Amino acid sequence: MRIVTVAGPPSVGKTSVILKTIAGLESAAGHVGAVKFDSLSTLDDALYSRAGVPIVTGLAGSLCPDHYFVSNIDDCVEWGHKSNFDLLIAESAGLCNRCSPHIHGVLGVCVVDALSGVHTPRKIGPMLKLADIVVITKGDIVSQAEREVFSYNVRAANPRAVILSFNGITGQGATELGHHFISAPNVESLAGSRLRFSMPSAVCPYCIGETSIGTDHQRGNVRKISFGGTAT
Ligand SMILES: Nc1nc2c(ncn2[C@@H]2O[C@H](COP(=O)(O)OP(=O)(O)OP(=O)(O)O)[C@@H](O)[C@H]2O)c(=O)[nH]1
Ligand SMILES: [Zn+2]
Ligand SMILES: [Zn+2]
Repeated sequence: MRIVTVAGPPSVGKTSVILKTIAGLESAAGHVGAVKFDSLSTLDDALYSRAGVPIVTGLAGSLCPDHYFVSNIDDCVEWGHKSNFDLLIAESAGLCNRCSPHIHGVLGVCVVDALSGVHTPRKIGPMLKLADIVVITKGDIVSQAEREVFSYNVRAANPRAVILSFNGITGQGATELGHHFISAPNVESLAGSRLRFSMPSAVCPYCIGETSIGTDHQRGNVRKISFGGTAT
């Protein structure tokens, strides 16, 4: 199963980008499932369901969303395998700018919108700096000059990334991103995989620098997603 982590600030267009990209891939995407991580609430499940994509939602609630993500992502991969997905997308919003959900060996995408101001790329930490692909949305509603400066600042923050302009409404950019999605590495399990960046200091093993994924590494303040009856 191929896995892609898609992260970015709230409302930048992550779901639009994902759904347009999947639609553009048609049968080449195979059986696709998604997990949405958010802090307090999300309406994304309705968007994914309407597009025929099985979706599980995880809300961090009172927990740090970054810790919640890393404590659950391997369970999501297991759910994906049980559901026979060919491609699993993990969309996360509400993570702090200090952190990053990207994992070594898993395609990591950061979505930012050109509307957010030209200095935003340098304010977003490893979520952008350590991504393999940075997708820039909403270029349709800023000037050519702003688009260019924004893109320049993304390049300065992450010189290694593929940078893609994407219109989340028309789907322009979907073909190229789709190519990256279906070329993403196949991942059997995340147990033993490592985050690209450590979580902040607090009270669970991840707070004190643990980067290994898997139940063996999870103690203390850990809460798990309920997958209900969504497996297909
Ligand atoms: N003009 C314009 N609007 C866009 C573009 N991409 C997305 N939008 C709009 O931005 C709004 C938010 O899009 P979503 O795809 O829900 O954003 P998101 O990042 O998934 O949001 P959360 O998951 O709630 O954080 C919607 O109204 C989209 O139609 C774009 O490229 N241009
Ligand atoms: Zn979304
Ligand atoms: Zn954080």
